[in-house]
Amino acid sequence: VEELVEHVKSLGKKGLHEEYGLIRREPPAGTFEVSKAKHNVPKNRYSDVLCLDHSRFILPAEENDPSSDYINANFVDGYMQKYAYISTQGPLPKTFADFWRMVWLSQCVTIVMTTKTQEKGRVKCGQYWPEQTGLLECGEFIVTSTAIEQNREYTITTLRLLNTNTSESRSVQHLQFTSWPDYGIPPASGFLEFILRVRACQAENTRLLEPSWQGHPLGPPMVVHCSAGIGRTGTFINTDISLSRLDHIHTVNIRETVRRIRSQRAFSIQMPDQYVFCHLAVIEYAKKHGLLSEECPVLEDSDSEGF
Ligand code: PTR
Ligand code: PTR
Repeated sequence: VEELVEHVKSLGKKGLHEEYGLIRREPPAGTFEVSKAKHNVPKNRYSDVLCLDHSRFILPAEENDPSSDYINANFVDGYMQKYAYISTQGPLPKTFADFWRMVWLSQCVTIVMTTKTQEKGRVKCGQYWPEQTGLLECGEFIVTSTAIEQNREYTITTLRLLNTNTSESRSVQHLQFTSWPDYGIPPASGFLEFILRVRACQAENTRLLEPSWQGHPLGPPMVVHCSAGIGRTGTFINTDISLSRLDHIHTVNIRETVRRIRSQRAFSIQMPDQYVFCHLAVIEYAKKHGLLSEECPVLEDSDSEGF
C-alpha cells in the first residue's frame, strides 16, 4: 500500500488522469459484431456501449430466433477467480426476461446495482424487480420480493425467483447502492461498507446453494450493473478485485486491473475521477484496516476536492 500512496502522491490527480488517458487510448480487445447485428441493436441501452464478442454471456438461443442468444453482458474475472462477475447494462423493458434468464442460468445469487432507476429526471435503468414487497412476471420467471432492508446509502431486497417452466425457485439478493451519481464518484466510506455487505451476502447465499458449489467457496458469478454497465460497474469491480488482492498478497496494481477488466468488458471505468477514486477507495480501506496510518495525507487539499 505504501507504494500505492507514493504513486498517488507523486502523480497527483492530474497525473492519474493522464495515466487513465493512456489506458483509454488503447484499442479495444476484440470485436463487437454480435452487439452490432441489426436485430440486436435495440437490445443495447446505449448505441456506443457495445459488448465484446469473446467474453459475452451467451444465452441459449430459442428455436427459430437465433438472435435470442444476445444480451449486453460480459464475464469478467475476479481476483484468482474466473467468471467472478457478469458486468451488464441496466436492463431495458424489452430485455427484462433475458436478464432473468441470465441470472437463472449463471446460478447468480447476488445482483449488484450501482445506479438509481432515474437520475436528473432521466431513466437510467428499468424497474426489472419488484421494488416493494410484490411480484413481477418476466418471461418464464416470477420474481417476488420478500424482504427489504433500507439503509442510507443502499437498499437490500431479498427476491424469490420462480422458474415457471421447471417450478424450481431460488433466493437471490439484490443490493442497490443509491448514492452514486452518474459519471461521478461515491462517498468512499459508504461505498466500502456496501462492498463488504455484498461480499457477506454472496458468501451466505453460496453456502445455501447445492453441494455442487461447496468446492467453489466464492460462488457463482455476481451480476453487476449500472446504467451502461461500464463506469460505475467497472469502478465497483475494480475496487472489489483490488481489495481482495490487498487482503491476500498485500499489494495492488490498479492500472493493470483496470486494463484487464477492460479487456473483458470494454470501456470499463468511464471517468477520470472514477479512476482516481479506485485509488482512494483502496487507501481508505487500508487506513480502516490499520495498514496505513489514519493521518497519512494522500492528495493535496485542492486535489482531493469533491472526494
Ligand atoms: N452514451 C452514453 C453517454 O454518452 O452518456 C453512454 C454512457 C452512459 C456511458 C452512462 C457511461 C455511463 O455511466 P455508467 O456506466 O456508470 O452507467
Ligand atoms: N458516453 C460515453 C462517452 O462519450 O464518454 C460513451 C463512450 C464510452 C465513448 C466508452 C467511448 C468509450 O470508449 P473509451 O472509454 O475507450 O474512450
